[in-house]
Amino acid sequence: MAAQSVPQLRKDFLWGFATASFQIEGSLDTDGRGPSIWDGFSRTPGKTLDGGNGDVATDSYRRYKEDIALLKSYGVKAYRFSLSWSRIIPLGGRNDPVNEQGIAFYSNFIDELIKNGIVPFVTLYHWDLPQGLHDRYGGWLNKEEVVADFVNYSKASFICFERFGDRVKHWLTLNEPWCVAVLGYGRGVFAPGRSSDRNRSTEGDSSTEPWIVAHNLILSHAYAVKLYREEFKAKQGGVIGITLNGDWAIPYDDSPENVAAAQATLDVAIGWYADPIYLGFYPPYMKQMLGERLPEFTAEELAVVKGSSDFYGQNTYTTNLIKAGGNDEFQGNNIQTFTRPDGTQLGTQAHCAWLQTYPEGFRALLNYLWKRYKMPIYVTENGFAVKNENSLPIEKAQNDTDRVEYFEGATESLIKAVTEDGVDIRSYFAWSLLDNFEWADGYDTRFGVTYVDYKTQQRYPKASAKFLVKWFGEHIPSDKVEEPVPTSKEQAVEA
Ligand code: GBH
Repeated sequence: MAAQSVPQLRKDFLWGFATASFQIEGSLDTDGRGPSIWDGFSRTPGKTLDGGNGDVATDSYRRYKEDIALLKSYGVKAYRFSLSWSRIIPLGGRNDPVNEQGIAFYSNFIDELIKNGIVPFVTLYHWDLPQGLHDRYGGWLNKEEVVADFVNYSKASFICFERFGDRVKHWLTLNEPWCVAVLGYGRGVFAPGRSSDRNRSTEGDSSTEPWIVAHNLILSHAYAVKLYREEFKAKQGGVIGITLNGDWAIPYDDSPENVAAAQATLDVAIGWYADPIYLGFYPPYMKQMLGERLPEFTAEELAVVKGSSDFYGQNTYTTNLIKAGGNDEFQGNNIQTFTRPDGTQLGTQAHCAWLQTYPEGFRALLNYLWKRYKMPIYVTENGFAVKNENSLPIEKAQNDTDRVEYFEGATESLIKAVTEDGVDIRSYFAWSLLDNFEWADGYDTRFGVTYVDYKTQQRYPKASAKFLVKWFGEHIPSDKVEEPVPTSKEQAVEA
């Protein structure tokens, strides 16, 4: 029988799992950490579905060695995690003191990863703005202050991780700026919870603030990258970029207005950030939709923004069918649905309303990004929350069939995008290593490939973890030097 070769990813492909500081660390008052906007927000009654907050989370600040041992047991190449700004600079600002204990924590953490052969993939900002900056000047709303403070915080991070021997080669400035702007300052469902909806918030203006915040996020990212490139890149030899959220959009049917609506949805979900950063301008559709409310870049700013990412970073989870209509600007004044015209559903429903399985959409999105932005792609998050998993006994939850099917589809789309479509993809991080604090959902929604029993903090690998470990083991050429008499990988897999 002819040996059928298993299609392969790049030899240096980075696969692993992702997390974020506030979702896992806990120990919020430990070792000099200052509060973040999520501390108080998550403790405020009514802000999270189950009343959960970040006080303990998965206790990973204390259990970090255990987490890294788990990663090691999974055989990952890389781990994507975020730094807590207020651990490094408790009050957040450029004239505020740096906290050596916070730096020591992340320094030890990075050492432990490297000791275990795991590449650190570091996000500087995953939504936990220092409360000090929100109180002092309105946080992301204040361009003059926040851009300078984010650049200073980035610089502090580049310096400390250089000081300890040049260990971080992969940087992400911001995670999902769309979520920061829209969910934090538009819908008001995430910290700091500002919104025009006075049932939700006494302050905020959803018609202006998200566009301002987004503009300031883009500038903060761009100036941090400029700094890295000018002062650190030559010495450290790393790459730096941003990661966006965005899901594939399919026209509901082939009517011209729905075809146009699907593109407009992508323009607002992704192009809002990606177009200025990779192409040098806001999408024309956004200008048309927002008029004067869309801030403008000065020529000097634009020169810094355009080209400010060494790669294309993407978090993606699902696909939506798009119909023209409605007045939700955050969706480009379009309607999103999972229900096809014939009444069937696009895929398997997750625990969260916004998520269904649809792997073909992942492949289509990767192709779209590759053609439009022409940059190597790092997939930095992709994952699934099994419906009602939280109400199952542990052994049942570990048998997470719907999540396994989700990852089967995703990995098939990934390998086809690489080997059949020629898309240059450099990483895949599944969300998430652990069940953890799922923001406004609290602990009711579980995204982990590892079950966390929150009563004991015991970790239990789920079937999905085993699936991914096996799949990537088979699809990344091994580092080992070729042996003189090759033991055929093909045969091993076929047997
Ligand atoms: C990621 O966001 C986050 O980076 C991560 O921290 C999080 O735990 C993970 O996903 C799982 O949720 O109906 O208008 O409220 C995912 C991207 C974009 C998904 C916004 C939910 C809801 C839009 N998210 N979307 S809305």
